[in-house]
Amino acid sequence: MPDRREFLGALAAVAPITAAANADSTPPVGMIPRETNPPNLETHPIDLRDQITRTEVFYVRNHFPTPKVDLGSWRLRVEGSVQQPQTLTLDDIKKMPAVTRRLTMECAGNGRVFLTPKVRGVNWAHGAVGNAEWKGVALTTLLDSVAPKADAVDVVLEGADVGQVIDEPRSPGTITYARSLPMVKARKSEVVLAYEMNGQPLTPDHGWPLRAVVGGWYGMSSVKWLTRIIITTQPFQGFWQTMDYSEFSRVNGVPTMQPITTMRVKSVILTPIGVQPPTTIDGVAWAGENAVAKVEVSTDDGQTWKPATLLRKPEPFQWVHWKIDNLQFGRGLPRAMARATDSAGNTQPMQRDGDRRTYQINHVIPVSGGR
Ligand SMILES: Nc1nc2c(c(=O)[nH]1)N[C@H]1C(S)=C(S)[C@@H](COP(=O)(O)O)O[C@H]1N2
Ligand SMILES: [Mo]
Repeated sequence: MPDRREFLGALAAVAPITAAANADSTPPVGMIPRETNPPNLETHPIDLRDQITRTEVFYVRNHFPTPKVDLGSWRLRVEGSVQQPQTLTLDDIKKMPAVTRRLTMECAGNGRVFLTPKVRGVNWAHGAVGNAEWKGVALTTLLDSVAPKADAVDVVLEGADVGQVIDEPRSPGTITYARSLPMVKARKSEVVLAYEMNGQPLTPDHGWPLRAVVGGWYGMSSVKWLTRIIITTQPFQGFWQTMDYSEFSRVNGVPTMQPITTMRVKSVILTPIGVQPPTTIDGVAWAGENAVAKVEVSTDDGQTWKPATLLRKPEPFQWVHWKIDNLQFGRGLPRAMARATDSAGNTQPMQRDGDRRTYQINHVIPVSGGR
């Protein structure tokens, strides 16, 4: 098994680890700091091998500083087009029927460092993804308790964090972080308002005391530090699903801005490909609301593909690890590629699709050795 230093070496070859911007803030041990203020921390590839990602090394994606929440005065307000608006304490929420779900979460910008030409945004390699066990109340249970009216369309989730976006497109002054789900998704059992992560109360950086976890969707929907839920009668048009975290989809051929939603099928190679290429490589794959159907590996630039073995029964919402033995590389620089196909028949594309802007980076990315 390659050790952590080899992994770091392999990673540095493709993704230079930038020095911390603040000399006085020490990044947590074992994580790769991409930005330090606010913290944006990437999980090391070696930690992506665990079925459940340890909370201490689970990636952190913050747009604004982690808010300081006082549990005594913290409330969750549920309002809008509902018959019974409510203001709830954490104890009220813990009294509701609890659910526990294992859900994989990937940042929509994961893999951005591999885009050419370079683009703006946090320069993640492959580690803005993790799988955790979340305990909380299903959003649908909470919605039942407020009785949405017949005209309800969207469920807006708002966090306690505030700040200004100063890069273009700028925010209109100070804003919160808010994202919406259409009612159909909000009612699905894979949408959890979680107060526990991996059997412990949430940590501050992961959204304590309460966060959403939206199974199958990119991480931007899983709003942390929840303080307000608003049921709207129109599709929500907030900053984080129009100016940011949006993509072009073709409507009658016309590129039309749409909020980013489901995670696309993707696989990552976790074995470093050195000068002496390995004969066995392993990795992980996930497919959002679908299950992974297969993973294939090519060592000849995509001319031929060999099936990898999935190491557990694949299921929707949760990643699956894979392994392939007896690999042969040709002469020259060893290069490996992995591509996954999901249960709906979607296969990772070989080429980047520009309509995805700087998000949803799921095209096949070769891993080369020999450096
Ligand atoms: N309130 C709030 N929620 C948020 C964010 C944020 O900046 N503020 N970032 C989102 C994004 S882009 C991602 S990928 C996930 C990351 O969750 P994590 O930091 O627990 O990994 O949180 C989402 N929820
Ligand atoms: Mo994200």
